[in-house]
Amino acid sequence: MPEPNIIILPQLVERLKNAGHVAVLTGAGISAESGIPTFRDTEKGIWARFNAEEVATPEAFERNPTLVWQWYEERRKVIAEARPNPGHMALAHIEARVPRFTLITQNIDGLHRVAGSRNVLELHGNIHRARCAEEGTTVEEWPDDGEVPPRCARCGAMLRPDVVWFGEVPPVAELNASMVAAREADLFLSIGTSALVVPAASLPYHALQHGATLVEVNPEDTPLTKYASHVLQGPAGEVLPRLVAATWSE
Ligand code: BV8
Repeated sequence: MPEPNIIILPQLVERLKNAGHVAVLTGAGISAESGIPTFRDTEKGIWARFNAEEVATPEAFERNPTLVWQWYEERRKVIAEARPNPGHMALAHIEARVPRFTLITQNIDGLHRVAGSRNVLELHGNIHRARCAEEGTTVEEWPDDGEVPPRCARCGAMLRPDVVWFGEVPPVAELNASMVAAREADLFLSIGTSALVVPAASLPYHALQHGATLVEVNPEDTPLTKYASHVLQGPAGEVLPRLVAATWSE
């Protein structure tokens, strides 16, 4: 990972201080400092043992529901130990100080809400919920009776994680609200995402097309980097608190 190069220009501080609507897209990178492996860091990343594009699919669940459920159980255990890091906290701080704030996350770990963020759009669902594979009803608890995957208490069908798999359409309400936020934001922050998975990755471009200023927070370059007016090259847990301190240095 390249050396951090965190330059917060006065123009960015002004944009943030005077922003009417800040929209943010986060990916696995913002939870990295909470101890949750990203998809891309292959040594310990969750792609290491499985290629998520093979396991996080309806076909994989159809083929081997037990393996898929167990993979999510493994991730739930890691997430249960995780706490929001200063990057998550800084976003809740910004939300409290700007007129309109929309946080669009690809993460399913729920850490933004734990950090106090309120207007959170979970584009890819939430690992703490499960859904009846037949009826589509969602549950926050399920039997731990040895059945893997557990069964729906109402109809007996298998439960599946309430997340969006590859090949599945993200929830329409969250997707529409994300598109509106991207269109209406005057400042769009892309944080901790490789900006590869659509439709989430199309949101920063949508914001640019509608005149937003794009900021990227990532230790590495991504396909988005060349379009960003401000590239804050470093870990979100370090960059975001510095951005907040520079803007609202009370
Ligand atoms: C859809 C939930 C139709 C489950 C996830 C071929 C070409 C183009 C597209 C496709 C194609 N084939 C198929 C597609 C479509 C596909 C897609 O985009 N595939 C990709 C692989 C090309 N998309 C879909 O299938 C989507 N559905 O398209 O439906 C449709 C669309 C619109 C309208 C109608 C119909 C559904 C995709 C959702 C899949 N589910 N997650 C689960 O988690 O198990 S995706 C999952 O992977 C994440 O949610 C996230 O979206 C993605 C991983 O990306 P990141 O979050 O960015 O994480 P990553 O590890 O990649 O990067 C981490 C970044 O953080 C790095 O840049 C790193 O440098 C940085 N970082 C590291 N440390 C830090 C840091 N940054 C800051 N601080 C740090 N400390």
